[in-house]
Amino acid sequence: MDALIVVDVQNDFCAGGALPVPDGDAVVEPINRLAEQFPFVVATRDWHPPDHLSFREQGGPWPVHCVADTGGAQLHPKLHSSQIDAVVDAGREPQDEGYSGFEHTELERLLRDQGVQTVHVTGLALDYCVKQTALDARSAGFDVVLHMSATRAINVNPGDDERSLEELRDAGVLVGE
Ligand code: VGL
Ligand code: ZN
Repeated sequence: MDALIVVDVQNDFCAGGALPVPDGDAVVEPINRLAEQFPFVVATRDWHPPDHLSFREQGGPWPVHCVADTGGAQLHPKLHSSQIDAVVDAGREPQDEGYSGFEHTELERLLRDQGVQTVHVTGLALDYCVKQTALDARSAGFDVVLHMSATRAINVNPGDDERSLEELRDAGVLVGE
């Protein structure tokens, strides 16, 4: 069966958040519509300790974001939470980068237990957690579909979105609308 993975649609990645993805809020409605069509929906959350290695204070590239249990780490309030069957938290250890929802989490086990063969990936951000989650899903042997209408990129460097898509296609990810 097919599962929908909703990557990191959290307040800190949306308008007014600590690390807003340009036009990030635009993924919410397409995701709510997609979620109606899937029997199993998993949301991942970026879920960091206050001293996470990716924060500038620790020498990392990012402002402090998605600190566990803060408002910024909560799922976007307009996501239809009743359609979400499981929530998986990544990047929970100070030294865990955790871009991928599969890194040191129960995500693969959850999907296998449901008999999932194909995962449909959506969410934020295309050039970081969405990309890494989709690549790890391929490595784990799942068929992977990326939904372009339901993802947005940060584009720290112009063209990161296009380069991400190329990498994903090369790995066998089907890039669809
Ligand atoms: C993400 C940057 C830092 C993401 C997470 O969810 O794509 N990006 N942490
Ligand atoms: Zn993060």
